[in-house]
Amino acid sequence: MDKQKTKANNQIALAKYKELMNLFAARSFYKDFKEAVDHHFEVMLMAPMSSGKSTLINAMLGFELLPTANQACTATVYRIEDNDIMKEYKCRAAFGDNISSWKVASPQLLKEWNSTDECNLVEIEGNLPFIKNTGAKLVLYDTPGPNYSRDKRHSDTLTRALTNHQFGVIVFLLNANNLGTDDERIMLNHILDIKKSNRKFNKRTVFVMSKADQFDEEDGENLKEIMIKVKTYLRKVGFKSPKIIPVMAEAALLARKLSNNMKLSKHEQIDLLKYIDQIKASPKNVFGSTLIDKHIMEKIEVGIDGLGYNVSQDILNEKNFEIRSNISVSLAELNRYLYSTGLHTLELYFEHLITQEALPKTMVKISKVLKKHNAMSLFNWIKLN
Ligand SMILES: Nc1nc2c(ncn2[C@@H]2O[C@H](COP(=O)(O)OP(=O)(O)OP(=O)(O)O)[C@@H](O)[C@H]2O)c(=O)[nH]1
Ligand SMILES: [Mg+2]
Repeated sequence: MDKQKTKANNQIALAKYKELMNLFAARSFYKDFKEAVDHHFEVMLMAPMSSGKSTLINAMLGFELLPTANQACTATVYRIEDNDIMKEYKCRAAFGDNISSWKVASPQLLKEWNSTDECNLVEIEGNLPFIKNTGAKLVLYDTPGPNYSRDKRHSDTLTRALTNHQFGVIVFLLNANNLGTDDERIMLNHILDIKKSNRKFNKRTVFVMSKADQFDEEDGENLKEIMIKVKTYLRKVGFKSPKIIPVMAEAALLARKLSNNMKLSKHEQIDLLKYIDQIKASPKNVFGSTLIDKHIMEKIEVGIDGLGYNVSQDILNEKNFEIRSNISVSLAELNRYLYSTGLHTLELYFEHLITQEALPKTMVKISKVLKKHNAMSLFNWIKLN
């Protein structure tokens, strides 16, 4: 009897397997399915010029791909698509209606395009190594920091960018060096105005306090107190419950360059040692001042206490990186510094938003495709067995 039952079950399984293979062999199903899983979670970085937008993206990449400068720098919109399996970075540029072919991305090529007046969009695809795309690909937009009060064209460009795309969130950078400027206020009001005038616009705004290293506890500047004041200010402007993540992006970029075995210039060596001293004096200063949900913070705290990146502690302690002659740090120490910079907090926050907001939408799209191709019963059977 049991033998007969097993035989019958095996036959059903074989039939279902054939059904599944036929489904994937059908081009229309394959195309629809591919489209459904090719979902993006778009993040637009906004801030007045020189707030550290491009440096923040470079820190996520682990090296300086995008041009940065201590003056108006980014001259075009950059679209960076995270692709977890790519080993290299490729890029192409739009010059009016003409789009270049894909090329290997290099800082030199991007700098060249950035200085060309006609270039209005640069697209980059490659792996943001510290962000996992669960259910949707992260797409970052780096925008030129407009000098709002003087040039209306910039504000028009941003309005177009904000309303034309399906952005997941806006990340607004508050420059610790230059808080509460007119330009910053105008840009914040601009976001609120678009929200009010466009019912479909439901993107949330997340705030990053960039250049958090600029607050020195020794000079009596307490980051926690400043963050509370900034929160009150943002509430007054019109953002109800602002989430604010302080980040030391330049420190994170230098630490990642070192861990990628890249050579640091003399200036960079000095800067990194300065940042490390600052972090050692108060390792949880940035982390402890972060204003986001408690349960996400608890997840991140595991890393800051030394268990980060799921790598064996022995390996981490053994591997050493020389900052300059006679001064080395272990990979374990470097990882701890990275957590202390707040950059990984932001990366984990992105992962959290992708899973919370983009993944459910992707699953709805997939179930629509399954229904369209009458495959729901097949997938239910697979689930039950
Ligand atoms: N101290 C400190 N300086 C930083 C940090 N991040 C960026 N900077 C500096 O700030 C300046 C501007 O940085 P960018 O990344 O070019 O700023 P941006 O917002 O992209 O500027 P635009 O492209 O002109 O809008 C550069 O000189 C950076 O080195 C940081 O975390 N700490
Ligand atoms: Mg820039």
